[in-house]
Order: sequence, then C-alpha cells, then structure tokens
Amino acid sequence: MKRLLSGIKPTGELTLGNYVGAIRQFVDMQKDYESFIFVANLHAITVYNDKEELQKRTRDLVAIYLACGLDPEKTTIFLQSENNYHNNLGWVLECNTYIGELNRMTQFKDKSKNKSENAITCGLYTYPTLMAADIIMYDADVVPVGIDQKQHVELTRDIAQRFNKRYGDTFVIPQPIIPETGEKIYDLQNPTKKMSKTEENPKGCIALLENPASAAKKIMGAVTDSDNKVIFDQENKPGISNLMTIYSVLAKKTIKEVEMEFKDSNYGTFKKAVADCVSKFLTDLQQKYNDIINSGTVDKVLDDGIKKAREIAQAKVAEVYQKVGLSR
Ligand code: AQP
Repeated sequence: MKRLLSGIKPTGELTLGNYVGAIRQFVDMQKDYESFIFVANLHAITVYNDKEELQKRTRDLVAIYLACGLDPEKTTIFLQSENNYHNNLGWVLECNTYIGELNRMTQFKDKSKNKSENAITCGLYTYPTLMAADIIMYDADVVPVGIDQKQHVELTRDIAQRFNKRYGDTFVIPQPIIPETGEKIYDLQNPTKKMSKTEENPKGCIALLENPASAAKKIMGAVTDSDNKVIFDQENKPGISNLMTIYSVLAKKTIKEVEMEFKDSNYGTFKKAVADCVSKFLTDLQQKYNDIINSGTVDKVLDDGIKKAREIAQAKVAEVYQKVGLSR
C-alpha cells in the first residue's frame, strides 16, 4: 500500500479552508493509503504563540481530525514535537538546501512582507526544509495539500532528488495531491485572498469551531458581484465562485450540478442555501468534536500514533546518518 503524509499547524482557529483543501482529502484518501497525519506544532512556533493557546489548539486539532472522520485504525495521528527525528533529519536537509531555493518560497515572501528583519524568525525562513524532513522521513508517496503548499512539496522533491543523487537512493520522491475543487478557499470579504486562520478580519473567515449561526451570517454577508447569476467564473466572479466551491464540497455536488440547481435563483436564495449547508456541517462536526475533546481519546490516539511514527523515523534517520558520515 502506498503511503500518504500531511499535517496542519495548530496556529489560529482551523478554518473551512483547512477542511476543504486538506482535511477532507485526508479523510477521503485514508482507505486507499497507509496514512500519517500529524500536528505540525514545530512549524507553529515559527511565529510567537501563547503557550496555553498552543497546547489547547494542539488538542483541538487532533479532536477535529477525528471529528472530521480520520480513523486511527487507518491513519497514524501524531504530534511532531514528540518525534525528535524530525529535527534530526531537518538539520541534515537544511545543510543540503540552498539559500537561493528558500529565497524563492512565495509563502515566506508573503509572510515577511512589510515586516522588519527583527520581526521575522529564522524558523519561518527555513521551515520548508523541516517540512521536507516531515514528508520524506516516512517515504510518503503522496502529500495532500491546498495549492498554497504546492511549492513547498516541489522543493521537497528537489531536496530528496539531490540527496538521492549525492548519497545514493534513500528517499521516495513525493507527489503533491491538490483537490480538483477547493484547492484554495478564499476570504469571504476579499475573495482574491486565501481564507487564512491568522487573518485579522474575522468576517472573511469561517472557523470550524465557530457558532454555526455566526458562520451563516458571514456567508450571507460575503462579498459578491452584482450580476446576480449563479455561474462559476473564478476570474470575473471570484466571490460567487468561492461560495459555489464551498457548497459543492459540503453538499457533495459537482460545480455543474450546483450551476444547474441554482440556474433560476438569485444570489439571496443561493447564499441562504450555502449558509444552511455550512451551518449544518459545523453543527454536526462540533457535536462530534465535543464528544471527543472531553474523552480520553486524544491522548490515546497520540500515544499510539507516536510509537509507530518513531519506529519508522528512527530507521530512516539511522540510514541517513550512516550515508552522510555522521555515524562512527
Ligand atoms: N484557504 C484555504 N484553502 C484551501 N486549503 C487551505 N489550507 C489552508 N488554508 C486553505 C491548507 O490547509 C493545510 C494546512 O495549512 P496550515 O494551516 O498548516 O498552513 P497555512 O495554509 O499556511 O495556514 P494559514 O491558514 O495561512 O494560517 P497561518 O497564518 O497560521 O499560516 C495545507 O495543506 C493548506 O494548503
């Protein structure tokens, strides 16, 4: 069975974008792959996080994974910081990556834009090499991610290929898997910008744990155009196309089916349908989350997961150290 690996940072409140672009794929694909899904908490500290908040969000993320349908029988779920081999391999890969490559990472450019050099951590700059370690340590064949992470997976491929060439066949070269619909969910108030969990304007973003009624209100207030026709056109109608994408994914309908369903509807009717659909999705999800977060399941899942993750990682790092000359 081929292997799948991916993860999410426990920064900010997880959004509908994280669900559509990432978690939904993890759940759909777990039956066909030996899956590893982790909480990327080492990546979270590339920016400052309050300690208690970070711990809470770490547990929340595991509970959300489970509430969304990740099955610990099929998916190994673990905490990145509990597996020190990520740091070990991360360093080796950092020493096999060039500054020019990191300078080309658009996410770093975006996140450091308009910030002073004293406000940007080195971790934010080098995090793609740790991400490469996260992936190739487990010989992952596929990495389901939203489109914004594609460049990092491509860099991972380059690093792995370079390492294999230099030191002999060691790593599987991973493939990014980007969803056909929902590769990027956009901000509801600024539909050309990614919906992001650390965005300042809360009106543009729907958190998975937010009150369903407030989420419905945000959908009703989403920025659209004045054409009043429910047609998918990303370039000219980004707001309505974004809502169509959200509806298509949650209602499990194709974009064509959504267009047909609302061909005689105005935006008000369509938005109401999307709002109801999102609200129902959040209500169901939060019910499951509440059952999980107050049980001992989160710890049990992480305890089981870390054992398996460490075993695989230890063998890979030993092989790498030996090939690089870091053994006696
Ligand atoms: N809006 C989105 N649409 C589709 N996919 C998305 N993802 C995130 N936002 C969207 C996907 O979720 C996975 C985990 O992402 P992450 O939280 O670890 O990193 P991120 O995407 O960089 O997160 P944010 O929302 O921008 O928050 P911060 O500001 O904390 O970094 C990835 O597969 C991502 O593509």
